[in-house]
Amino acid sequence: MEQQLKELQTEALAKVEAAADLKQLNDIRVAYLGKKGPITEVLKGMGKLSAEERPKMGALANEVRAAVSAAIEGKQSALEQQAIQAQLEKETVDVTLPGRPARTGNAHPLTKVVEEIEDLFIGMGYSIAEGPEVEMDYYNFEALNLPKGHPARDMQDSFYITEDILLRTHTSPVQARTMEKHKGQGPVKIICPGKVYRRDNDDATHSHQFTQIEGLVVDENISMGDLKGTLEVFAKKLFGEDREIRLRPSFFPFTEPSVEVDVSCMCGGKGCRICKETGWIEILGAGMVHPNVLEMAGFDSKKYTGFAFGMGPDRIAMLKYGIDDIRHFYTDDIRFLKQFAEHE
Ligand code: 2U9
Repeated sequence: MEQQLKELQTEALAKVEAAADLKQLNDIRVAYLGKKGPITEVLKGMGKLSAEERPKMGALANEVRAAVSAAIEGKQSALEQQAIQAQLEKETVDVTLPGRPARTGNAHPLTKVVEEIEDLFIGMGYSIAEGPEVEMDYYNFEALNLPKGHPARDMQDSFYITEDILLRTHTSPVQARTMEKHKGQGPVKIICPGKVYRRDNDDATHSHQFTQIEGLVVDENISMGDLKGTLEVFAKKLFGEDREIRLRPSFFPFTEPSVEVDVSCMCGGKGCRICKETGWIEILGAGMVHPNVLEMAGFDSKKYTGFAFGMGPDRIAMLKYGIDDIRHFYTDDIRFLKQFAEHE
């Protein structure tokens, strides 16, 4: 039996030494040290031994177990160490390789145009005012001289949440709210950029969602000359110093008198596809704030006058970048948007 146990030890130690990986080592552990292993089998024959021999064999069996177990543990840490070393060698980083360029996003073309226009007006002393896109009928229509049943409401059909709450059809309610906050005290000098909504059938030049920037100045002695001078400075800064503007009479319920504003075309007046051979491109609507609008917001229309204007950044961005379909702004095709990245 002693011989058998010693042979088992030699055999087990040789196998441990030869184990190539942790799985093989674990198989050896189960085979030699498990309950059904050969050491246990040998010890089953202990009944045949004399009382003198039995404890000696018991002690020897424990020694064999301990030796095999220690060898397995030693081999296990050696194999683990080897695995770490191999991984470290495999994962060496070549710090001299060039890095992968970080992917960066870019501003939406409408954001770029809106921010450029905001900067121009901030430079002229305007503040930026914002308001809710879900708006009350009062601020969207009533306060702007568009009472219920007014025919001009038909041009601005909206998405109604209730009879008195709707998605705003223009940013003008922001001006109405700002004037109300001033409690009849001038000056007010703001521009209001934002998203607006109208019930419309979408096509290349119409979208049920679009952007607006409207401006409002209310103070004593504000005249149509101030309006014209402001819009001339704005148009030259945005389109180029060589451009001219012209005003044509128009109608808006919230301004009186009202005008449409054209900027001379980049073709220099010769006529081209963009200006439809007229030499002029319509970019703005404007006018002197209607006395009813001033009074409804709490301003004394005998003391105060004001001008207001409105423009569509969608149309300006289309002119500026040569975009032929307004829907590109809202369908978020990454190939379209990426063209407005400043750096490639
Ligand atoms: C208040 C008083 C007056 C805002 C104005 C326009 C003329 C105008 C359109 C142009 C193209 C908007 O983008 S567009 O569809 N706007 O023509 N807007 S005057 O007048 C106001 C607004 C608020 C309290």
